Amino acid sequence: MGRWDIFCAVIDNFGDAGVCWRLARQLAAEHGIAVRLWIDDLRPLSAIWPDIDAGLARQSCCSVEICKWSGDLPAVEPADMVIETFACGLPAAYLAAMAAAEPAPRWINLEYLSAENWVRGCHGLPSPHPRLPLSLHFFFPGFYPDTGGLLREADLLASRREFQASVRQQTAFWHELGCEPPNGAIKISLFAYENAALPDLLQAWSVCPTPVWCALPLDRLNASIGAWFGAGNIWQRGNLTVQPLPFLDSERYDRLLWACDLNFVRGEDSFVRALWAGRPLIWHIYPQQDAAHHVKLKAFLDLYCAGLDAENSAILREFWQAWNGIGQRPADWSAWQTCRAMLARHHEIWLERLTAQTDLTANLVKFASIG
Ligand code: TRH
Repeated sequence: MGRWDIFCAVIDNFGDAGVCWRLARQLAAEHGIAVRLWIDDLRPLSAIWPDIDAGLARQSCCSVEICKWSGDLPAVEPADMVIETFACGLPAAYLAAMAAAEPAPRWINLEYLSAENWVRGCHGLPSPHPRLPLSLHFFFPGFYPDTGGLLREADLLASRREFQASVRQQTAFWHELGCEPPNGAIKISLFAYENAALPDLLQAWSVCPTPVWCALPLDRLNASIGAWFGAGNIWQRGNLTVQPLPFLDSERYDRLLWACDLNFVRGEDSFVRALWAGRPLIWHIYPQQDAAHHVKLKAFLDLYCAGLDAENSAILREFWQAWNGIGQRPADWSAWQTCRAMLARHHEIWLERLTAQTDLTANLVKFASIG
């Protein structure tokens, strides 16, 4: 399979690093590929994977060579397969070296995830470089078999099922985190961008007839949640308890998603992990200019609600839209509660179709081998 280079520019948050690191690890672990990850900011990477030292210019971890990408690169030999992620642009000298290589490397731009239909027509299309004898191919992750698919490790679903079937593993996990969700409570994980719908939701949880236990990995919402509760370290009001957690490493975060009854996720990578967790989810999509994300959200909801009856579908759509600041209605927790069990069943059935699709990394490897 030769050598692969992945280029990652961190725009903000954790998602760019999260996607690139997951892909790099899987290429090395499951396909035996020699991978170099060039990344311009190692801090989000070391938050996700604490064995990685954010201060090192070069290091090896999980059989991946991680290199700090700063400015133009020193003279390096280009790999056989070059993955530019999220149109981050390649260093000019590296591009020139690619053009001089014989044969020229395969060059792919790994795009953002979208459920929009046009993605299916654009996946795999070439784009010749305007000056150099190189061709870039667009590689779109997606939810259809004619797209690039989704990142999913080979053992992910089996590990998740084993964990969800084992009270022992779940109890050990909560102990590891130093917490103990009360029996009978709805367990919720919360990861989102700042969100105007949050205070009303916290209020609804506090008066929910069933206790709500909300796990909150340390991030942007801590300040607003702390303000909602007022002074003090214990975040408890009425039937709601919020359990602050540290920002978890990637493997623990997966287990948190598997252990909860409902997961609030955001961006791209946590969203995909929550899908694979097999539990209902609520997605805070990454906000874009000109409300482009509204179209993306609708495309996913259309796909996700297929097969769901009209009444439950309306409740789900309204909740997701309200959580994303779309429309006038507040996120209606009591309506959500009424269809929780139905949505959990729907999610499991819906996921079967996705599970049957080839994962993104295997699709990339196949793509690379077609000369
Ligand atoms: O952090 P995000 O918002 O990331 C991004 C960026 O905004 C990026 O610019 C944009 O391109 C992309 O979204 C769509 O959300 P995301 O994608 O879910 O990434 C979060 C990562 O952090 C994911 O890999 C899961 C991981 N994570 C942990 O490892 N531990 C944790 O405790 C939590 C809460 C998340």
